[in-house]
Amino acid sequence: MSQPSSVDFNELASRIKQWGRELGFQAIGITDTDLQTHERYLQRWLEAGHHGEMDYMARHGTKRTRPEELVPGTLRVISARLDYLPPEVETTRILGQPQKAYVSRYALGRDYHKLIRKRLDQLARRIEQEVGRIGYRAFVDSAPVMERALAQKAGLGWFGKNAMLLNPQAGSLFFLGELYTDLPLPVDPPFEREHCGSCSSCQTACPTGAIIDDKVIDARRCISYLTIELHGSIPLEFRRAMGNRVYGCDDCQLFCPFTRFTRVSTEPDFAPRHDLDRAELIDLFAWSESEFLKRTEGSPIRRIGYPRWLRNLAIGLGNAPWSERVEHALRARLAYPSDLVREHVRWALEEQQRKREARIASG
Ligand code: B12
Ligand code: SF4
Ligand code: SF4
Repeated sequence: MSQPSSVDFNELASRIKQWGRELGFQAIGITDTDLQTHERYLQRWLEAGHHGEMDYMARHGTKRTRPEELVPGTLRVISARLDYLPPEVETTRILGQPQKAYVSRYALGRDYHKLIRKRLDQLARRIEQEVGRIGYRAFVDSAPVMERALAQKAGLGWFGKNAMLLNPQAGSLFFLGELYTDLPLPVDPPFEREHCGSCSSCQTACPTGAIIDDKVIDARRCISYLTIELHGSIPLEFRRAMGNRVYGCDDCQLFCPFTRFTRVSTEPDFAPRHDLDRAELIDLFAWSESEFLKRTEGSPIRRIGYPRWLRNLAIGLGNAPWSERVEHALRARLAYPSDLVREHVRWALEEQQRKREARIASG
């Protein structure tokens, strides 16, 4: 689209940042579409097979790393940050209570995709009120877009050793979203300084050794992938290490020193529903399929479906301290009509029985 020649793009860029903040984003940056270095990093990652079953990561050829191939005419990317940690939500304390379920803190409330896309569309419409029709598309998460690389280039933060985009004043518990646009806006300086220094807490904290190098995650080892993306059986080697993490994993962020700078979010959409921030594993495992569907309506958790929800919870229960109640709850699912669920339930029962015998043996 053509804009009136009288537009002052410097002025427009500052106003876009102001409107972004008014819409609830914590930061907005602008960058160009050159992702050459990241194209190489991505290629290396795919060739090594680190994406596992996530075929969509390889499916789009160079569209992911060349924004103008995905949306012809794109000149600039407006990158936006939205913090998500709800107030008064416990994190590491829940990880330390093995009878409770740990659900990633981004997934406690309503799905963020719709919320962020809506805000980005509002931002685009606000720009159009000022300059007339523009070419744009809004993205969040699921599209073939290099969100962290674009955010780093747009000045929003640096790549931590855990591959997260971090900001020294806000940690990393935030989402990213983008507007691809044909507006010739001035670009922001990239975030050059890496603040990790000699720290390697994330690598030490990762329960499954998924951070195989600085900034490189082997998704096949990552609990987030195992609990959300993987469709089949969770490899035995990771089950004990998963502990009570039943949907996603936050460890490489929770043990990062910058997480203390997290700014809590008061977005009502992100507030925990159904006590998901503190629920007992056994109570979630007792949900029927219709309860699961009802209680996860509008939540990102729904995406994995009921059998995988039970699969993940069975692992958590296998890792819980022995109790009659847990054994009983697991036995009740032994005939569940899914091989996947039954296999994980059998594994969990063996773990429980092993702990019971160890208890008896130790008097
Ligand atoms: C695929 C994916 C996953 C996969 C794979 C993870 C991964 N690291 O790629 C799985 C399912 C495991 C996953 C997990 C999580 N994800 Co995810 N995921 C994505 C997705 C869809 C694509 C990421 C991607 O491009 N991966 C490809 C690899 C190659 O990229 P990368 O890991 O970012 O690696 C970059 C660096 O390694 C860098 N690099 C490599 N070497 C070097 C060297 C130098 C010098 C430099 C500067 C850079 C550099 O270049 C690479 C390419 O840019 C994005 C959304 C999107 N469309 O971008 C969300 C996204 C990255 N995920 C997000 C989140 C929140 C998570 C989880 C925290 C969720 C959870 N709590 O369970 C975990 C965190 C795991 C982790 N430590 O990365 C957020 C991250 C926000 C942030 N602050 O960074 C995103 C941006 C979604 C969003 N819109 O908010 N995710
Ligand atoms: S999300 Fe969990 S499993 Fe994945 S890299 Fe981070 S700490 Fe490791
Ligand atoms: S834990 Fe340490 S090394 Fe890892 S991302 Fe945070 S600061 Fe960087």
